Amino acid sequence: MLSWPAPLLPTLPGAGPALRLYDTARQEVVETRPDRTARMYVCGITPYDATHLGHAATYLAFDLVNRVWRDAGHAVHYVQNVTDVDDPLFERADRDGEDWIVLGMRETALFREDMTALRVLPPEDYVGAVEAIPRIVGHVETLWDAGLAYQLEDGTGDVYHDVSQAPGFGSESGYDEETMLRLSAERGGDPDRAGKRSALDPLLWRGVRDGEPSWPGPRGVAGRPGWHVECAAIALDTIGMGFDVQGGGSDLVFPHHEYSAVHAEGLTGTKPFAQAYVHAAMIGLDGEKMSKSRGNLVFVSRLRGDGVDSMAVRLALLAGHYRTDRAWTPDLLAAAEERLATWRRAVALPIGAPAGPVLTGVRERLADDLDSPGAIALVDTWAAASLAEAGSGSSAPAAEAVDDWDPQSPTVVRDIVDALLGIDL
Ligand code: 5CA
Ligand code: ZN
Repeated sequence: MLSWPAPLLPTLPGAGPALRLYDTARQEVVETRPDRTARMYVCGITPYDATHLGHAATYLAFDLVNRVWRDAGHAVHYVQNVTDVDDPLFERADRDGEDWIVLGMRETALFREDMTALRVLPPEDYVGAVEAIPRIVGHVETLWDAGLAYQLEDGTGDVYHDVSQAPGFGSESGYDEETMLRLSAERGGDPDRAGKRSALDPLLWRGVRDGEPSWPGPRGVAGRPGWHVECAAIALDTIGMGFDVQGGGSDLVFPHHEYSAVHAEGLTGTKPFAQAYVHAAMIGLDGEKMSKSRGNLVFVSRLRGDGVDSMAVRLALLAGHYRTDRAWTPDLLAAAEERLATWRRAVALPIGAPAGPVLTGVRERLADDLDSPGAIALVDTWAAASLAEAGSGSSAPAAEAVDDWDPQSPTVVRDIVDALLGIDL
């Protein structure tokens, strides 16, 4: 699929430190250790509605990962999928009397515009489920041929993964069976379905049903792919096993990321699928998780349409830590607009407070499990000092040069804020 245009990324002097991130599987902050090219897979949208601020917050968190790695000297191979065939698309298209393909294409196009406006670095591979179907079918067949998958005998043609044969099952989420059964029922699984070998076995391939689209499938069974194998297959076919970060919102910890890992590990006979499983917390509105099914959404495109500066939206979402569940409020946006205006005033000054500590400090804060609030506080301090000095008429104290930069030129801080936080001042 077409990705979206990349924003300009200024190069900063020197290199930032190694990135540490909280890994859900190990339940601790760990140092990421990418090769020269870091590899990241982040679960993409299901395009039946516009991008809301919850989606945006999650993609912004992984955009920071991308930026911190690049600043540390790595190239980054970033992959994202689009779940462009799934029940929610059919339901919404039916409700609105439109074609589910047209709906998916339109919402994906809007998502690209939102990501561009928010200055999110684009994935190198942006892959739709539909375009990946031939390869997904091959992977399902491999599992089936290896005796790790089985077909139900109820005439539907549905194929499941036998997780009793998956030694790693449960190691991503760390959840006990009771929790898994509950979350599976809540999040699209079918633990009570008759004929499965185990209640927690996930669907790999859904046989064709009346009125649903279908494609030629494994062993000639027409149908469409299950959700988890979509991401396992797309990741394997682009960045392979053992990639550095598997990302998404915390609602994907189980079942989605558990099963993607189990599928891929079964397919390849190797471990791990990802070195670290990283999850962004949920953005809520009025005390509830922001979700399409609850309908309590604030859309990025609506804010843009209302003339809100996308950089204020970005700053508002980064003002909270990515692992803290938090609410979107009008006050949060107002505070970000004020902060943005202050920073813009400061970088427009002819001379500012020393930039060296801002560079070191912002790098250090972001490398520490993406402490964006800490990084923002450092820029606040710099902006306040620069504006105070300008107001008092006294000249700024002498500062040490950062490479060939003029350390008291506020444009240096403009580059730091741009490259590391993605905010265009
Ligand atoms: N297509 C699948 C992933 S393969 C999917 O979950 N799509 S989605 O459109 O429902 O969500 C897209 C991304 O946004 C996922 O990473 C999801 O975890 C995240 N997300 C959804 N709602 C929120 C929210 N309220 N706050 C933060 N992130 C959210
Ligand atoms: Zn996914």
